[in-house]
Amino acid sequence: MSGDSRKNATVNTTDDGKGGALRVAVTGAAGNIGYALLWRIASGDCFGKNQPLILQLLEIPQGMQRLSGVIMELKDSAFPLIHDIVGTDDPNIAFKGADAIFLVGSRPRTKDMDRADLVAANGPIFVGQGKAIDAVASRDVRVITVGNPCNTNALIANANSPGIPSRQFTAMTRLDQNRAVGQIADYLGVPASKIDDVFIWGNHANTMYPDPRFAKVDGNMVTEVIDSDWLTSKFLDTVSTRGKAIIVARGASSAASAASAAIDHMHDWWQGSDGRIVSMALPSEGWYGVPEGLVFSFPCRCEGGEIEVVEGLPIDSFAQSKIDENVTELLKEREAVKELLENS
Ligand code: NAX
Repeated sequence: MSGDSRKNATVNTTDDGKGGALRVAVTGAAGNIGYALLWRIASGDCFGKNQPLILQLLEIPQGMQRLSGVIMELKDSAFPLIHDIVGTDDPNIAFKGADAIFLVGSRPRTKDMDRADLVAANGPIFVGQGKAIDAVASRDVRVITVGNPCNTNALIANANSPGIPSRQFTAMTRLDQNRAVGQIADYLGVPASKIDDVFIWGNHANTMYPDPRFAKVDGNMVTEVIDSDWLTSKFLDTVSTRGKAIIVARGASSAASAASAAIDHMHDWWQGSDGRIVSMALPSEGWYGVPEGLVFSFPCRCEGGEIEVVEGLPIDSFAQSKIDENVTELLKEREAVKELLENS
């Protein structure tokens, strides 16, 4: 919105700093994912059933009318946990004092766009939003980036928020993990709750590696009960191209499942993953040979609001080749946005 001379519009800024409430910011709040996400947050699925919340919702000026309708519906839902709702097109208002931020707003990829076009179209959004987070959010804020290309957008936001520790910036690969869980559960004819420890390496893109080598069904190794041909071909292809399959079938990109995955990601970060391995993309500290700073999905466990990368897992030659492929792709994306990283 920089360069926009009109005054920022703000809907219902009635917040009076009510004690005990968490401030949760959501960008792209009037979009498809926002519409599914806000109701899950408001009902307590993410931060707990007793945790009061103040929702701080960001849209672009053209989205403000739709946002006012979303806010009306949220109020009409009479959620007991919601203490206030702020709707604005100014990131400095949306992120003010924010404890948790869902960066969803950006342009979804259309048929005519390749990945480079998407990086170019959406990267600049995350410069402005990173700076605003740095200026006004809580120093303890936890940020999940959903808007694509989410790994590189998280990298840009992180680089533009030098006052916030890098570990507090993540990108979402939980949808890919949930898709992998769903495929294995379907194949075995068991509920998804029986499947543990399948996770994603790398980029939220077709190159990602859904790693089934440590996955368990009811405590038994999945690799002992599923044919390895299926795991290295059909499973991998289905998970990595699922987003496109949804668009073909539904005529629109994944929205409810993406919102659900964002809830899972932030829930586990906030409340712990209960010892389970979960997928989160975060700035590498050199884990598994991934260059420092690249926002890369690793196997993680969460406890006490912190993310720990699970280190020391054995990497076979296939896994290594997939990790290398993802590193190459993310380095290329980083190179394409290098001017946007220079503001830190
Ligand atoms: P929509 O187009 O329905 O909604 C996006 C909303 O963001 C719109 O209301 C738009 O006005 C708003 N917006 C655009 N620029 C903004 C800005 N600078 N500040 C605030 N708001 C802004 O898209 P939706 O289906 O909700 O998808 C949102 C993003 O999620 C897209 O980038 C999409 O590619 C990405 N996805 C990421 C996934 C993941 O696993 N990481 C999966 C689902 C989804 O594809």
